[in-house]
Amino acid sequence: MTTSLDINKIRADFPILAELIRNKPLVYLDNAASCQKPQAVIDSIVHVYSHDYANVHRGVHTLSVRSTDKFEDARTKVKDFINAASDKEIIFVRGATEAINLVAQTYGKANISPGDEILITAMEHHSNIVPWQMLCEQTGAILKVAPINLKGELIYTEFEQLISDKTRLVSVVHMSNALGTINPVKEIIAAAHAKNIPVLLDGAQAIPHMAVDVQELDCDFYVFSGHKLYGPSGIGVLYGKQALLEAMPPYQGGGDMIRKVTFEKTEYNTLPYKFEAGTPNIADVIGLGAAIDYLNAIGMGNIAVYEAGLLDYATEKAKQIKGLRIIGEAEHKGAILSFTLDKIHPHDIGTMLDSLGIAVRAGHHCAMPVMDFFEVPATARASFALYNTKAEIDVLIKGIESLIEVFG
Ligand code: C6P
Repeated sequence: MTTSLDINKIRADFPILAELIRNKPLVYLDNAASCQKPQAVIDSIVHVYSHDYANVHRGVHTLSVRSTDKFEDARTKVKDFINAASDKEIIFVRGATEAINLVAQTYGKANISPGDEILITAMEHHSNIVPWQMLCEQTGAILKVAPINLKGELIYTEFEQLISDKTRLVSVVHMSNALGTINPVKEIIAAAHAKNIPVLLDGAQAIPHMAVDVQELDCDFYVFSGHKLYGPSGIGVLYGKQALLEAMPPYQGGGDMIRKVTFEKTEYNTLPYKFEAGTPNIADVIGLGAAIDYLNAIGMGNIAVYEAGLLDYATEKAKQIKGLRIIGEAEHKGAILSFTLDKIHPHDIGTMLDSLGIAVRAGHHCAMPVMDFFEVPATARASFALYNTKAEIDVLIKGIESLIEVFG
């Protein structure tokens, strides 16, 4: 597949891609962990601190007004990017992890009782396992896990059977970080909604790779992190349907989330501020807005097509390497290639590739149950972004072949 992406121009937008690593041109294939930032994002952060910075929602002075306007503009950009119905549905948090913890500790505590069930899948990141385990410990609820097959796909029929009269929440990854699997989220949501069960989608990996429309999906919550979307780290988004967010108790108490405080009683602020206690991450919210502008100019549809071409190319080449096992071969898959090599530990793969200037992640990818399922201690993972090229994949493949020669 081809697209109209001007890849040389795009690469020039990312200053770090010009770095030499161990005297070799950087081949950055660790985008699922965190991707690199275009100059426009870097500039927006420098600009806000240089010209517009003050605390938000608090001052009448010019800088506070400027800073507040830019901060709230970024909220609208996020709202439009995922097609939420209102700015009130966009809550700024630290990242996907905090967003899931927020839902567990507010929606979860208010709605989940002993014996109730929370349904997840066997391919979740720890961020979509541990907060629910903590909630189960606190409430006496039970965590149910829908199984996956050897291709790394959800076994949908078993998932459906696990939706019971006791299920109070379904929380599922949109695209798996360890396998690349893209889940049939529309079907999952329809099946859960047929029993009036809300659905949270962990969009940490999906959001940089495809257009996401939360109204079309009809998910109840959608979470993601800015740093995987070409934006800054330390900022992320919880989307929630307004009616659900209105009914939820606040997460943390403090400044900005209140309307009136006396020692007897506190009245909470309206959405979205009810969930945003304390001074927020002002500059990084604005940086996230700049990342969204950048991506909109390229088009998420174009990015999806381009990256599908990269994944097909990499998969084809990887399959020709003897002793290479791809972990995660789902029919519907995003731009992630997890693999192991016979007789070479993934950590050695990571270290050896680094000596060639190639950055991949080696480890359990915060998805230990996935590693257990495939009976591997870890995998090496090459994850692609809009600025990667087939020439870089060739470098990766040559690198893998050369380390097989040395170690194999
Ligand atoms: N996965 C990876 O290398 P935070 O850390 O809050 O920004 O994102 C957590 C998270 C949640 N869900 C999924 C599917 C994820 O992939 C991640 C982060 C990184 O795969 C770091 S472990």
